[in-house]
Amino acid sequence: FTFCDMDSHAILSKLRETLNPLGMETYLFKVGWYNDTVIPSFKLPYDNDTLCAVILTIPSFFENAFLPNLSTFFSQSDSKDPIDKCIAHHINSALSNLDINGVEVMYDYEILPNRRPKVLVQTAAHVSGAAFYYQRHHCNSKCLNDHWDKNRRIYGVCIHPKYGGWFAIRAVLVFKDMKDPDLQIQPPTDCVKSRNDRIDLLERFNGNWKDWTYRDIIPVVEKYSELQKLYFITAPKERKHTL
Ligand code: B12
Repeated sequence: FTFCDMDSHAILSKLRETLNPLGMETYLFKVGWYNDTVIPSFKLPYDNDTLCAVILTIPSFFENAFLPNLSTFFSQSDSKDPIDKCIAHHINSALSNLDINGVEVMYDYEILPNRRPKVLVQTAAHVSGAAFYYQRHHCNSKCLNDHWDKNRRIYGVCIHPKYGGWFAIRAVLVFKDMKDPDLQIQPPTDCVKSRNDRIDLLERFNGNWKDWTYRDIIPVVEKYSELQKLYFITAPKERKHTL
């Protein structure tokens, strides 16, 4: 038993206090909400009431967290991606402010030896209420069945109510010693309501993701700056020359 005088509300406020100004958003969920949706091989090995958080980066992350410290994140001493280093740095420092032990941090790019992703961050974003995860089955209705050929693989995409597709889902934190039976589920905002718009969204995300128009499926309050777009469309090796 680990003594901890923080409740989930205090954890959320502390994380938001540190991360929001950097362009990083935090939402809470419980292991059970995630595990209830995924197949057994993706389930997280913790009790249902275990507290988790999902961390997003929104458009201002690039200007607020990344650009001011470029020299740190572009150091030659390792081959890690500078954006990934920046995110890990800020998550770790936010956690060190919390003074809680036993936090597992899982990043979106982490792959297990069986080649499966460690955590499905889109499902986490949906169950935490951060961003609705539109999947193929959301395009069915009572009388209109599956829109696509049954052999075609259609990947799903999360849409944020304020930033549309202009964000990324970067990490899931598991607070192994924190249980909160009282945490209430917050449904995500369903911002792409019609069947046609959902089909359009998934067509764009699957067929034309390189044109990035899927990100504008709804009106947004802020998008990536021209510099940020240029940075991300450039091949990783060349990116430092864009800055
Ligand atoms: C592997 C991967 C790819 C692969 C395969 C894609 C795939 N979805 O399988 C490839 C290389 C093709 C790819 C491409 C892209 N990707 Co990608 N990719 C991933 C990664 C690492 C894992 C996805 C995965 O393997 N899922 C496994 C499958 C089985 O999961 P699933 O289909 O969601 O199924 C689960 C759910 O359906 C759930 N479930 C069942 N019922 C229900 C019901 C509800 C209500 C809910 C919520 C869940 C749920 O259970 C299932 C599992 O049992 C994720 C990051 C991550 N760690 O999650 C990024 C991620 C999905 N990719 C992303 C992006 C942006 C892209 C690209 C645009 C390229 C880019 N990075 O810019 C392209 C676009 C896709 C395309 N047209 O090719 C983003 C999507 C962001 C968003 N807004 O949703 C992610 C989340 C990365 C991130 N950091 O933000 N990607």
